Amino acid sequence: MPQLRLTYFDAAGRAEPVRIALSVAKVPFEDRRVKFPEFAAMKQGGELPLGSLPVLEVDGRPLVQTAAMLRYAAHLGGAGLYPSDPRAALVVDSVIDTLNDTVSHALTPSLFERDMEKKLEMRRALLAGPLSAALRYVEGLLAESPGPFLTGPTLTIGDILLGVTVQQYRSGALDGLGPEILEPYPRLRALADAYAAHPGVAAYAAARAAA
Ligand SMILES: N[C@@H](CCC(=O)N[C@@H](CS)C(=O)NCC(=O)O)C(=O)O
Repeated sequence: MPQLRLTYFDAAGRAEPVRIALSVAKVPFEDRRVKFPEFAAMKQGGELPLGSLPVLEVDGRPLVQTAAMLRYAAHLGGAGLYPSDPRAALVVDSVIDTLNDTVSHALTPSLFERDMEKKLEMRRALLAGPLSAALRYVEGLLAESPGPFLTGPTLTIGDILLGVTVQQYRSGALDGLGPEILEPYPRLRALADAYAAHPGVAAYAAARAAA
């Protein structure tokens, strides 16, 4: 097994699905959490290939892009987190890319907005446009799955990303994007419940709560 070190801020953010995928897949890794000054020094020192986090060092070689890390975690582990069936893999990848576009990239500007009214306006526009389209798309895919997950009874990296995303809305951590936005999506809510109850995910949550 390669030596893995995942570096990110001490927050869920983009690294959390990767941490959970590695944990569920029972792949040992160092969960390195840095504060902003340390990140700035790493960036300044040219340690970050694209100047951003997360970075996954594989036997010392820094690599970037969370979607690639998720697939890598799935390939390393034996937990079936990435489907071998090409069409099922397409569904999983499609959801991952959709969430990266809408939930991560489109949300980012509002995270840095300090004026609360402007922040809420940005999030209303996000919800009315790309976010609702993305959630409707996922709900439609779930309607075609035997459930409770995207491709059936087996948890995949796409479900982990969805589970983390839903937990973020349910936690109320994002002003203007609370649990009420999930109301029209019963299948997505059921997926998130099944995700939270998954033994590997529950074990990760318990270990974090005890840390
Ligand atoms: N496409 C990259 C995006 C990475 C990214 O934007 N990271 C943010 C944190 S979530 C970052 O490091 N921002 C600080 C900066 O770019 O200076 C991925 O999926 O990993």
